[in-house]
Amino acid sequence: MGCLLDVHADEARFLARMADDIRRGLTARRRQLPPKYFYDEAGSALFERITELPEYYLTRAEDAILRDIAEDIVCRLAPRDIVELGPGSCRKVRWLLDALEDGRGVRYVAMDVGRESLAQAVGALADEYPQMHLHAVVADFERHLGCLPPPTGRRLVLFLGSTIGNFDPPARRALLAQVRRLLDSDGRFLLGVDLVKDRRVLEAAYDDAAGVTREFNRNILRVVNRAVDGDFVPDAWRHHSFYSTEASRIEMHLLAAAPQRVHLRALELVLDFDVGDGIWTESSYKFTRESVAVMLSESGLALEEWHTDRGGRFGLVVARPADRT
Ligand code: SAH
Ligand code: AVI
Repeated sequence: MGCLLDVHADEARFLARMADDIRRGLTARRRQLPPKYFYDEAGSALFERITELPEYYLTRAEDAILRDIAEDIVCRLAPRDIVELGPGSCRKVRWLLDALEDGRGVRYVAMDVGRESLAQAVGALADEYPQMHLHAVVADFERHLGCLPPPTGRRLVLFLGSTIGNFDPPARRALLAQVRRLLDSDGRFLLGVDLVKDRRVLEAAYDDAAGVTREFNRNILRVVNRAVDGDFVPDAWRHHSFYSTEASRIEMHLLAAAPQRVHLRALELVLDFDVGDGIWTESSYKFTRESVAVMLSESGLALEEWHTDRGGRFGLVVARPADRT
């Protein structure tokens, strides 16, 4: 049926917003960068390598759950309009697409900021599922969910990989409330969440022996350099990640390994860092069934089904609109 490519955030606007975010983040008292900027072409490729690391169990665990429940979910929900937020390589949705008895006329809409990787991923799906309507939308799902085309039938929204964990509570409440607005009473939401567990397992997943996560973390500095004509030296930054039990989250930081002065010429900004000064690049919240139920209910959604992998490491939730049956 072919493949449509929509670009909702044109390159110039996207870059202008990124420059604003970089200025705000790096001049704040606690310096930070939004994790959505990890995913340029190199960052997306590094993330794919992370998913294959022995320490990073998340992808394998969620994949195992999807493999087990895809047929049942597809059979019961009979989705005609599948929308995925932040699909990355679009690998996981294949479990659902393969379970469709007849994909003819079913639409799959994938929204991601990773321009290059999205076009490539949806292009590959077009070869494998020629009978489906495929629609790639290059956009920021925090800003552009309202631009999605209206549903073509029963809608299933996917948000996998525990990407919800990369948002602080106020941001995720706002995002989930927008997801709620995408759903009619028969629509459903499939959400992947990483679960609270032994801190050693969590900390290893975000500080692997091969150093791929370190490179993923440092890559955000290359993205900044390109966006605002900066001269960060990525190798002069240490990868630092740890689990905060109090906040139920992994925090990922970059720490200056030596004193340094950084110029961001397009922002006319000069930043000085002492040894050990940090930039907070990512939070990755971990959940329990209870905390997921609360999070959903705060945004007008209700937990309908709860699935975990055999090791109880990862959760996959089916949620429905709360105020309708
Ligand atoms: N869902 C996949 C990929 C997870 S990586 C999996 O489970 O393996 C996170 C993905 O979300 C990346 O592809 C990234 O580009 C995308 N992403 C992160 N923040 C985003 C945002 N604000 N808007 C759109 N896409 C975003
Ligand atoms: C995409 N996101 C859910 C990943 C995570 O686990 O928070 C990104 C990542 N960061 C470090 N490793 C993987």
